[in-house]
Amino acid sequence: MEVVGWWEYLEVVNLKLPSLIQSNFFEWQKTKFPSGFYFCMLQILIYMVGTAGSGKTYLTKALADWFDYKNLENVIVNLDPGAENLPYNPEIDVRDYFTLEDVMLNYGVGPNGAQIIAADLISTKIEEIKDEIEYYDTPYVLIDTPGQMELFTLRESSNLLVDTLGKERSVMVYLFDPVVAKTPSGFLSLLFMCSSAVFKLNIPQIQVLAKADVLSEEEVERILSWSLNAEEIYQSIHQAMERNISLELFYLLRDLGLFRPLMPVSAVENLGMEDIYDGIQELFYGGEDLEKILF
Ligand SMILES: Nc1nc2c(ncn2[C@@H]2O[C@H](COP(=O)(O)OP(=O)(O)O)[C@@H](O)[C@H]2O)c(=O)[nH]1
Ligand SMILES: [Mg+2]
Repeated sequence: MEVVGWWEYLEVVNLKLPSLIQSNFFEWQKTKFPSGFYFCMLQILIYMVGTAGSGKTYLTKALADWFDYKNLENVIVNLDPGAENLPYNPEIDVRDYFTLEDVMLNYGVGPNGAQIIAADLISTKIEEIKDEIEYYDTPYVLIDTPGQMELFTLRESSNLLVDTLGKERSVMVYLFDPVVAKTPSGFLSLLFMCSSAVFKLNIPQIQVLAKADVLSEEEVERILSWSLNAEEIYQSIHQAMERNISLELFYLLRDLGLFRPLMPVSAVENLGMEDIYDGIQELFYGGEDLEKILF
Protein backbone atom coordinates (compact mmCIF):
# COMPACT_ATOMS: atom_id res chain seq x y z
CA MET A 1 0.00 0.00 0.00
CA GLU A 2 1.40 3.33 -1.01
CA VAL A 3 1.77 6.11 1.52
CA VAL A 4 -0.97 8.64 1.02
CA GLY A 5 -0.59 12.15 2.47
CA TRP A 6 -3.42 12.80 4.87
CA TRP A 7 -4.46 15.95 3.05
CA GLU A 8 -4.90 14.02 -0.20
CA TYR A 9 -6.98 11.55 1.63
CA LEU A 10 -9.17 14.21 3.20
CA GLU A 11 -9.72 15.66 -0.24
CA VAL A 12 -10.86 12.27 -1.49
CA VAL A 13 -13.28 11.51 1.31
CA ASN A 14 -14.10 15.18 1.89
CA LEU A 15 -14.28 14.79 5.64
CA LYS A 16 -13.27 17.17 8.36
CA LEU A 17 -11.30 16.16 11.41
CA PRO A 18 -14.04 16.46 14.06
CA SER A 19 -16.28 14.14 12.11
CA LEU A 20 -13.35 11.75 11.67
CA ILE A 21 -12.92 11.57 15.40
CA GLN A 22 -16.63 11.22 16.06
CA SER A 23 -16.98 8.51 13.46
CA ASN A 24 -14.21 6.50 15.05
CA PHE A 25 -12.23 6.99 11.91
CA PHE A 26 -9.00 5.76 13.38
CA GLU A 27 -10.51 2.44 14.38
CA TRP A 28 -12.00 2.10 10.91
CA GLN A 29 -8.65 2.88 9.39
CA LYS A 30 -6.99 0.12 11.38
CA THR A 31 -9.44 -2.46 10.03
CA LYS A 32 -9.06 -1.08 6.55
CA PHE A 33 -5.28 -1.40 6.68
CA PRO A 34 -4.70 -4.48 8.89
CA SER A 35 -1.12 -4.86 7.71
CA GLY A 36 -0.25 -2.37 10.37
CA PHE A 37 0.25 0.53 8.03
CA TYR A 38 -1.49 3.68 9.17
CA PHE A 39 -1.13 6.50 6.70
CA CYS A 40 -2.92 9.13 8.66
CA MET A 41 -0.21 11.02 10.48
CA LEU A 42 -2.02 14.29 10.81
CA GLN A 43 0.24 17.24 10.09
CA ILE A 44 -0.69 19.86 12.66
CA LEU A 45 0.07 23.53 12.07
CA ILE A 46 0.76 25.54 15.22
CA TYR A 47 0.60 29.30 14.75
CA MET A 48 2.28 31.46 17.40
CA VAL A 49 0.23 34.63 17.82
CA GLY A 50 0.60 37.54 20.22
CA THR A 51 1.45 41.20 20.54
CA ALA A 52 4.93 42.49 19.63
CA GLY A 53 7.57 41.22 22.04
CA SER A 54 5.21 38.79 23.79
CA GLY A 55 7.69 35.97 23.14
CA LYS A 56 6.41 34.22 20.00
CA THR A 57 9.84 33.65 18.48
CA TYR A 58 11.45 32.33 21.66
CA LEU A 59 8.46 30.13 22.41
CA THR A 60 8.69 28.71 18.89
CA LYS A 61 12.31 27.79 19.59
CA ALA A 62 11.56 26.34 23.06
CA LEU A 63 8.63 24.27 21.78
CA ALA A 64 10.67 22.98 18.82
CA ASP A 65 13.47 21.96 21.22
CA TRP A 66 10.95 20.17 23.43
CA PHE A 67 9.47 18.36 20.42
CA ASP A 68 13.00 17.34 19.38
CA TYR A 69 13.70 16.08 22.89
CA LYS A 70 10.51 13.97 22.72
CA ASN A 71 11.41 12.72 19.23
CA LEU A 72 8.38 14.44 17.75
CA GLU A 73 9.40 15.50 14.26
CA ASN A 74 8.78 19.14 13.52
CA VAL A 75 9.77 22.01 11.27
CA ILE A 76 9.72 25.74 11.88
CA VAL A 77 8.26 28.27 9.48
CA ASN A 78 9.34 31.90 9.91
CA LEU A 79 6.71 34.26 8.53
CA ASP A 80 8.42 37.44 9.75
CA PRO A 81 10.21 39.10 6.80
CA GLY A 82 11.82 41.60 9.18
CA ALA A 83 13.22 39.01 11.60
CA GLU A 84 16.83 39.50 12.65
CA ASN A 85 18.95 37.19 14.79
CA LEU A 86 16.43 34.40 15.09
CA PRO A 87 17.26 31.94 17.90
CA TYR A 88 16.39 29.01 15.59
CA ASN A 89 17.17 27.97 12.00
CA PRO A 90 13.83 27.86 10.21
CA GLU A 91 13.42 25.08 7.64
CA ILE A 92 10.97 27.34 5.81
CA ASP A 93 11.59 31.08 5.78
CA VAL A 94 9.59 33.89 4.20
CA ARG A 95 12.89 35.82 3.98
CA ASP A 96 13.92 33.41 1.21
CA TYR A 97 11.21 35.11 -0.88
CA PHE A 98 11.56 38.70 0.34
CA THR A 99 12.81 40.69 3.31
CA LEU A 100 11.58 43.91 4.85
CA GLU A 101 14.56 45.68 3.30
CA ASP A 102 13.65 44.43 -0.19
CA VAL A 103 10.15 45.80 0.26
CA MET A 104 11.42 49.17 1.51
CA LEU A 105 13.73 49.48 -1.49
CA ASN A 106 11.32 48.21 -4.12
CA TYR A 107 8.30 50.18 -2.96
CA GLY A 108 10.10 53.27 -1.63
CA VAL A 109 8.41 53.09 1.76
CA GLY A 110 9.55 53.25 5.37
CA PRO A 111 9.59 50.34 7.82
CA ASN A 112 5.92 50.68 8.86
CA GLY A 113 4.58 50.77 5.32
CA ALA A 114 6.93 47.93 4.39
CA GLN A 115 5.54 45.76 7.20
CA ILE A 116 2.03 46.13 5.82
CA ILE A 117 3.05 45.55 2.20
CA ALA A 118 5.13 42.53 3.29
CA ALA A 119 2.18 41.08 5.23
CA ASP A 120 0.07 41.31 2.07
CA LEU A 121 2.88 39.99 -0.15
CA ILE A 122 2.86 36.72 1.80
CA SER A 123 -0.39 35.92 -0.01
CA THR A 124 1.58 35.67 -3.28
CA LYS A 125 3.88 33.00 -1.83
CA ILE A 126 1.32 30.75 -0.13
CA GLU A 127 1.51 27.93 -2.67
CA GLU A 128 5.31 27.85 -2.40
CA ILE A 129 5.15 27.82 1.41
CA LYS A 130 2.53 25.06 1.30
CA ASP A 131 4.69 22.95 -1.03
CA GLU A 132 7.67 23.39 1.27
CA ILE A 133 5.66 22.37 4.35
CA GLU A 134 4.25 19.33 2.60
CA TYR A 135 7.70 18.37 1.36
CA TYR A 136 8.85 18.01 4.97
CA ASP A 137 5.72 16.05 5.91
CA THR A 138 6.43 16.22 9.67
CA PRO A 139 3.56 15.77 12.15
CA TYR A 140 4.18 19.22 13.66
CA VAL A 141 4.78 22.53 11.94
CA LEU A 142 5.56 25.51 14.16
CA ILE A 143 4.73 28.82 12.51
CA ASP A 144 6.28 31.97 13.95
CA THR A 145 4.20 34.97 12.88
CA PRO A 146 5.38 38.58 12.33
CA GLY A 147 6.23 40.77 15.31
CA GLN A 148 3.13 42.97 15.38
CA MET A 149 0.08 40.84 15.95
CA GLU A 150 -2.23 42.85 13.70
CA LEU A 151 0.05 42.22 10.71
CA PHE A 152 -0.95 38.61 10.99
CA THR A 153 -4.44 38.63 12.48
CA LEU A 154 -6.02 41.55 10.64
CA ARG A 155 -4.67 41.17 7.09
CA GLU A 156 -6.73 39.21 4.62
CA SER A 157 -3.59 37.43 3.40
CA SER A 158 -3.40 35.55 6.72
CA ASN A 159 -6.92 34.22 6.26
CA LEU A 160 -5.91 33.06 2.81
CA LEU A 161 -2.75 31.45 4.21
CA VAL A 162 -4.56 29.65 7.03
CA ASP A 163 -7.31 28.51 4.64
CA THR A 164 -4.89 27.26 2.01
CA LEU A 165 -2.63 25.45 4.46
CA GLY A 166 -5.72 23.87 6.05
CA LYS A 167 -7.93 25.23 8.81
CA GLU A 168 -8.93 21.76 9.99
CA ARG A 169 -5.33 20.98 10.97
CA SER A 170 -4.53 24.39 12.49
CA VAL A 171 -4.30 25.67 16.03
CA MET A 172 -3.13 29.00 17.37
CA VAL A 173 -1.10 29.42 20.52
CA TYR A 174 -2.01 32.88 21.81
CA LEU A 175 0.61 34.47 24.06
CA PHE A 176 -0.51 36.81 26.85
CA ASP A 177 2.26 39.33 27.47
CA PRO A 178 3.02 39.03 31.21
CA VAL A 179 3.59 42.75 31.79
CA VAL A 180 0.29 43.70 30.15
CA ALA A 181 -1.62 40.81 31.75
CA LYS A 182 -0.54 41.91 35.22
CA THR A 183 -3.14 44.67 35.50
CA PRO A 184 -6.87 43.90 35.36
CA SER A 185 -7.51 46.31 32.47
CA GLY A 186 -4.47 44.95 30.61
CA PHE A 187 -5.70 41.41 31.09
CA LEU A 188 -9.17 42.32 29.81
CA SER A 189 -7.64 44.05 26.78
CA LEU A 190 -5.63 40.94 25.96
CA LEU A 191 -8.79 38.87 26.29
CA PHE A 192 -10.45 41.07 23.67
CA MET A 193 -7.40 40.84 21.45
CA CYS A 194 -7.16 37.08 21.60
CA SER A 195 -10.86 36.78 20.86
CA SER A 196 -10.45 39.07 17.84
CA ALA A 197 -7.78 36.65 16.57
CA VAL A 198 -10.24 33.75 16.90
CA PHE A 199 -13.01 35.66 15.13
CA LYS A 200 -10.68 36.65 12.31
CA LEU A 201 -8.81 33.40 11.74
CA ASN A 202 -11.51 31.02 12.92
CA ILE A 203 -9.22 28.30 14.25
CA PRO A 204 -8.97 26.87 17.78
CA GLN A 205 -6.83 28.69 20.29
CA ILE A 206 -4.64 27.67 23.22
CA GLN A 207 -4.00 30.62 25.52
CA VAL A 208 -0.71 30.83 27.36
CA LEU A 209 0.73 33.27 29.87
CA ALA A 210 4.12 33.90 28.26
CA LYS A 211 7.41 34.58 30.10
CA ALA A 212 5.85 33.43 33.38
CA ASP A 213 9.37 33.46 34.84
CA VAL A 214 9.29 37.26 35.03
CA LEU A 215 6.22 37.18 37.32
CA SER A 216 6.03 36.31 41.00
CA GLU A 217 4.04 33.26 42.07
CA GLU A 218 1.28 35.49 43.44
CA GLU A 219 1.06 37.42 40.19
CA VAL A 220 0.77 34.20 38.18
CA GLU A 221 -1.96 32.93 40.50
CA ARG A 222 -3.91 36.16 40.30
CA ILE A 223 -3.76 36.20 36.50
CA LEU A 224 -4.79 32.54 36.34
CA SER A 225 -7.76 33.24 38.64
CA TRP A 226 -8.88 36.02 36.27
CA SER A 227 -8.71 33.62 33.36
CA LEU A 228 -11.01 31.20 35.13
CA ASN A 229 -13.63 33.43 36.60
CA ALA A 230 -15.63 36.28 35.05
CA GLU A 231 -16.66 37.67 38.48
CA GLU A 232 -13.07 37.72 39.70
CA ILE A 233 -11.78 39.93 36.89
CA TYR A 234 -14.95 42.05 37.12
CA GLN A 235 -14.27 42.72 40.81
CA SER A 236 -10.61 43.55 40.16
CA ILE A 237 -11.46 45.93 37.34
CA HIS A 238 -14.19 47.53 39.39
CA GLN A 239 -11.71 48.26 42.17
CA ALA A 240 -8.95 49.49 39.89
CA MET A 241 -10.95 51.73 37.56
CA GLU A 242 -13.04 54.80 38.16
CA ARG A 243 -15.57 53.90 35.53
CA ASN A 244 -18.36 51.42 35.93
CA ILE A 245 -18.23 48.45 33.61
CA SER A 246 -21.30 46.29 33.26
CA LEU A 247 -21.02 42.82 34.75
CA GLU A 248 -23.10 41.73 31.75
CA LEU A 249 -20.06 42.33 29.54
CA PHE A 250 -18.08 39.78 31.53
CA TYR A 251 -20.93 37.31 31.40
CA LEU A 252 -21.04 37.81 27.64
CA LEU A 253 -17.31 37.05 27.41
CA ARG A 254 -17.81 34.01 29.60
CA ASP A 255 -20.74 32.77 27.52
CA LEU A 256 -18.63 33.17 24.38
CA GLY A 257 -16.22 30.69 25.98
CA LEU A 258 -13.43 33.23 26.34
CA PHE A 259 -12.61 32.46 29.94
CA ARG A 260 -10.32 29.50 29.65
CA PRO A 261 -7.50 28.44 31.94
CA LEU A 262 -4.30 30.19 30.94
CA MET A 263 -1.21 27.99 30.86
CA PRO A 264 1.89 29.63 32.33
CA VAL A 265 4.86 29.05 30.02
CA SER A 266 8.45 30.20 29.89
CA ALA A 267 10.88 29.79 27.03
CA VAL A 268 13.74 30.62 29.39
CA GLU A 269 12.84 27.99 31.98
CA ASN A 270 11.31 25.52 29.53
CA LEU A 271 8.09 25.66 31.47
CA GLY A 272 4.72 24.60 30.08
CA MET A 273 5.83 22.94 26.83
CA GLU A 274 4.12 19.69 27.79
CA ASP A 275 0.93 21.60 28.64
CA ILE A 276 0.88 23.10 25.15
CA TYR A 277 1.45 19.66 23.65
CA ASP A 278 -1.34 18.17 25.79
CA GLY A 279 -3.63 21.02 24.75
CA ILE A 280 -2.95 20.20 21.10
CA GLN A 281 -3.60 16.49 21.65
CA GLU A 282 -6.82 17.34 23.45
CA LEU A 283 -7.99 19.48 20.54
CA PHE A 284 -7.17 17.05 17.77
CA TYR A 285 -7.42 13.65 19.38
CA GLY A 286 -9.68 14.21 22.38
CA GLY A 287 -6.83 13.98 24.86
CA GLU A 288 -5.43 10.73 23.55
CA ASP A 289 -1.78 10.75 22.66
CA LEU A 290 -1.33 10.50 18.90
CA GLU A 291 0.77 7.37 19.16
CA LYS A 292 -1.81 5.64 21.32
CA ILE A 293 -4.42 6.27 18.67
CA LEU A 294 -2.37 5.19 15.72
CA PHE A 295 -0.60 2.15 17.12
N1 LIG B 1 12.36 36.22 30.77
C1 LIG B 1 11.94 35.78 29.59
N2 LIG B 1 12.19 36.50 28.46
C2 LIG B 1 11.72 36.03 27.28
C3 LIG B 1 11.00 34.81 27.19
N3 LIG B 1 10.67 34.62 25.89
C4 LIG B 1 11.17 35.67 25.21
N4 LIG B 1 11.80 36.52 26.02
C5 LIG B 1 12.47 37.79 25.66
O1 LIG B 1 11.46 38.70 25.21
C6 LIG B 1 11.92 39.42 24.08
C7 LIG B 1 10.91 39.28 22.93
O2 LIG B 1 10.80 37.92 22.61
P1 LIG B 1 10.43 37.45 21.14
O3 LIG B 1 10.28 35.96 21.18
O4 LIG B 1 11.40 37.99 20.14
O5 LIG B 1 9.00 38.15 20.93
P2 LIG B 1 8.07 38.22 19.62
O6 LIG B 1 8.16 39.62 19.11
O7 LIG B 1 6.68 37.94 20.12
O8 LIG B 1 8.57 37.20 18.67
C8 LIG B 1 13.30 38.86 23.75
O9 LIG B 1 14.25 39.80 24.20
C9 LIG B 1 13.43 37.59 24.51
O10 LIG B 1 14.73 37.40 25.01
C10 LIG B 1 10.77 34.06 28.40
O11 LIG B 1 10.13 32.99 28.42
N5 LIG B 1 11.24 34.60 29.57
MG1 LIG C 1 9.24 37.39 16.67
